[in-house]
Amino acid sequence: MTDGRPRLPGRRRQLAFAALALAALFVACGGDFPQSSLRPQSDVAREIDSLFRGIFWWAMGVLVVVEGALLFTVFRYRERPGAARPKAVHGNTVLEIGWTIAPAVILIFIGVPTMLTLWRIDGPPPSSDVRVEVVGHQWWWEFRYPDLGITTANELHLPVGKTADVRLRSGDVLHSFWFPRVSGKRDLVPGRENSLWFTPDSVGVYPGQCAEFCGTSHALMGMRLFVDSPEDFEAWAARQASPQEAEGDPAPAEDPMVTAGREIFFGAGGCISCHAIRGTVAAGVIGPDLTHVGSRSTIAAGLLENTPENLAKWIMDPQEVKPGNLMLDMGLNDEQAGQVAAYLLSLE
Ligand code: HEC
Ligand SMILES: [Cu+2]
Repeated sequence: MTDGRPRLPGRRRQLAFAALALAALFVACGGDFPQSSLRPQSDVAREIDSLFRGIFWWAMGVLVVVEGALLFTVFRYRERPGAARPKAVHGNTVLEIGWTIAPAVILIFIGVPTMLTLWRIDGPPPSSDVRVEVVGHQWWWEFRYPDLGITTANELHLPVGKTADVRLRSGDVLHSFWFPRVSGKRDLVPGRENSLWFTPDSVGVYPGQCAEFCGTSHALMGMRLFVDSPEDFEAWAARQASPQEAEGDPAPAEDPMVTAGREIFFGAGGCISCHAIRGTVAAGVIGPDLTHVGSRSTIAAGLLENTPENLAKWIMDPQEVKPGNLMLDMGLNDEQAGQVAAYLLSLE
């Protein structure tokens, strides 16, 4: 190279680079994606998914035709040395009628299935096997089963193959209920009740997420859906519905940690001003119902695994774990937090 211009990479090198870049791009498609609505696991999620796929292929058709025409024109009529100027044309009735009618027809093929699907999934549930009331809070989920006498938080259990009839309310600001693989998405609006329904069709655990910005820790407002076999659901529901023993009434051979933790929870810890434990004097309504908190797999809206260490960490410094959340630091030391954690884990 003597003219000082940078040397362009050879065509081969360009191709190899493009292939590598594409490969890198597609590697990103290989994950597990537990929150992908493209892997539907309920009647409603399947309807939404097939609607999406239909619209996707129409859009692909439009892309190919329009981009094809564009690329053809760009290459076919590009300026070449010595070539004559192409003839300028103005107006073409056939083309213009064509590209007015074609989009209208495509919109009918998209619009009709869209409206039919919307009416179906927005309509009344085909049956109402399990009624659930969801209340969104900054930044956690309250789940109540009015027919089963259950109140819990952040972990929703449903029996497989049964239609869940879900009512959605907000305790404070806008939130949005979304288990991408199962439920469809719907907002929780202050002062108004929304509803949705779905019939989960596969046993498993599905993560969900608040999908409407609701403040500082919105991103930490997760939830989990456990789709259980009928027997597992039955067993879970029976346990959740039972109250705990009254305090001052400890089981005979109780762990001294648990006894100490219970004392702090109902006394100096001040926990009962915000939390309820059914069957006891704890009847607070600011925070999650803790009657069976020991049976949950996670705490703080899916943020931490439910282990003694994590519980103690949360109790000692909830603001560090989830900035801005409404639980106060009650000033417990290491030992006290460990004892309270032991007590909470005993609440299965
Ligand atoms: C001022 C009210 C308030 C007080 C007092 C309070 N909490 Fe909380 N607590 C909350 C709120 C609100 C949440 C939900 C936080 C979130 O996830 O955003 C919570 C969450 C929790 C959780 C997680 C529950 C779950 O299922 O995710 C535990 C465990 C807990 N608190 C234990 C305690 C203990 C133990 C005490 C006493 C030392 C206590 N809390 C005192 C308001 C309070
Ligand atoms: Cu949110």
